[in-house]
Amino acid sequence: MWKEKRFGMFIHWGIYSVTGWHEQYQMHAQIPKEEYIKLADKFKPLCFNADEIVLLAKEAGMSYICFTAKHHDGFCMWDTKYTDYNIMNTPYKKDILKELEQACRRHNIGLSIYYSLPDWHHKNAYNPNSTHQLPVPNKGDEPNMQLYIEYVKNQITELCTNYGEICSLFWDIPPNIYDASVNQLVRTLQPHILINNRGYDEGDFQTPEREIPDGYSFKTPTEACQSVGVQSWGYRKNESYYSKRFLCQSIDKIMCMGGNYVINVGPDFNGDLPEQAVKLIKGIGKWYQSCKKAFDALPATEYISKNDCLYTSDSNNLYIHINHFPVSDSLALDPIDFLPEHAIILNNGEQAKCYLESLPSLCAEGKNKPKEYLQIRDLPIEKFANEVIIIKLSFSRNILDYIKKLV
Ligand code: FHN
Repeated sequence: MWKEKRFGMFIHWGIYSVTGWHEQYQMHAQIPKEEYIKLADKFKPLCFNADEIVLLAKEAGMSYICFTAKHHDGFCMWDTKYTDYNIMNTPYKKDILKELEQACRRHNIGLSIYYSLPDWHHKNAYNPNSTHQLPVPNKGDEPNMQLYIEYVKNQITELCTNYGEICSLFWDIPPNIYDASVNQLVRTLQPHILINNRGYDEGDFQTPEREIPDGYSFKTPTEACQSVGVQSWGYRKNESYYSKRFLCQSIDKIMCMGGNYVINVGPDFNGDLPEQAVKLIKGIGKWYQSCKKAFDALPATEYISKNDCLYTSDSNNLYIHINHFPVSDSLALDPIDFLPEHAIILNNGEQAKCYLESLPSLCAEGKNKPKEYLQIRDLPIEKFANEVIIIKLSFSRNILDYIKKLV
């Protein structure tokens, strides 16, 4: 899965969407459990169209969808037999995870599952050694990690048995309890699954969230996650949305480091995606689809960190990612001192204008005759101000080997 599925859609959805405040409304607003569960009686998202959401992801170049089967509130968005606190006991009465899974299969999109270990409903789940817990256990709770892990194992068995092939499992909030038997169970049920590092053992991949780690390339498998919303992962009525440029820069940086990226949207209580979320996914998707070959190439910034750009490379191709806000419409690419065979601006497929020129900025005073190096000019920096410009240079030789010999 890892390299074929670089880019995915995260979907945070649950009864918290009825409030339109945040997916952690119950805890932040300190809503008593007996009050909060009444949201389930109002949950009837008749506008939910699984095919529409899956096709939005597919058209954006995404190859999998990660769905919150259960978030911290403990409400289950699938037909589970281990608690009545689930989607079948709402006015909607249908298994949303099954609807989403079937749409994923119809459109050849992978299905990943998110499962929260904090559970503000289950009486044994309170875990003082972890985070994202209620301030105090609910009245009548009996915190007991072994009993709760049994519940988790039973539910994860349902999720790994009844919904076809699951490409990855996103445990959320490390419990700070080591128990290798949980992921062993998952792997016996789903032999090809990849599991993140937020569960009961180290898992298969790390999960930087909203932040961009330092460095030029990830040394271990990595899936970064971010939401289109600044404040919330679940639906928020008055959400502030990130700019397209910010999200393109974030995706570009992570992928230039060799990481995967999953970007989150939150359907509202009707099952619709907010207009601004759809607009962002479509805009980012158009950019990603035109530039994605640059992300299949390998990280190269550690070999050629010029112009504050990021670089990826495969054999004779060098991809230049103008990830920062461009300071000018040209790029000096010393030490390259010959022209590429082809130069394409991936954002629009047009030719990039390349020249061999001597640059005063590269001449030590009177010490050496000006040497000509590769220069790219007249880049359309205004036209693509709200995305990352990526240029593909194709040479007659392995450009990275050439550069490595020079530095
Ligand atoms: O608390 C959750 C949050 O609501 C959201 O689900 C993110 C997504 O990775 N995980 C936790 C915060 O790290």
